[in-house]
Amino acid sequence: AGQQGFTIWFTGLSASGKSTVATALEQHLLHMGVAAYRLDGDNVRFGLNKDLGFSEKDRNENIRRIAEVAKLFADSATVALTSFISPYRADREVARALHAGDKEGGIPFVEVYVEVPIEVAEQRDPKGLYKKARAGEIKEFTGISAPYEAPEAPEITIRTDLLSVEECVQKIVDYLAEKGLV
Ligand code: GGZ
Repeated sequence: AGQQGFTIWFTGLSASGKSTVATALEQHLLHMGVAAYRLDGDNVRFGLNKDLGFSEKDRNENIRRIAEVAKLFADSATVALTSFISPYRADREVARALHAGDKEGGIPFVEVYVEVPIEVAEQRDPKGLYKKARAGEIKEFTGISAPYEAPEAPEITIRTDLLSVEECVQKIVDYLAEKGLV
């Protein structure tokens, strides 16, 4: 049997390091010969989901569509790495439930909580968005004026302020190997 498709679902604040770790992990998997594809704001929010903004309803729909797309990648034996804030616990549970299906043996779903204190994310502020949110120029900004509901039982938690990118990738790869996924 060849590679089984599955989903690695990153969640965390803006500037937590989701995309950095997902990009490095994607490279690592590709070098191992595992087909992997990253879904993030750049290739989803400007295309498939360009009709959606950042209200709670729109974020719900953003995550629902992304979960459906990730499932399609799994069908094609590709590992989907999704890199979205996905701030609502209920939305992440919807994504997980879609993968589980209604029978035994659904598509594996690995939730990775990219954890950093908000102070660290705000200090990083690579795009100046926290500054704009503090100034009221961006409404409903996650962590400032919109909620982030931290995962209660993620498969993996990584602290990007305490570990290097390589160490974060290794922690995820070790988990995948232990579960027989790669
Ligand atoms: C949070 C926002 C917002 C608001 C624009 N709140 O750091 P970034 O820029 O590159 O990543 C953030 C991205 C969040 O989109 P997601 O699709 O991941 O969000 S969600 O899962 O909640 O649907 C940020 C930018 O878009 N951005 N406005 N109000 N982040």
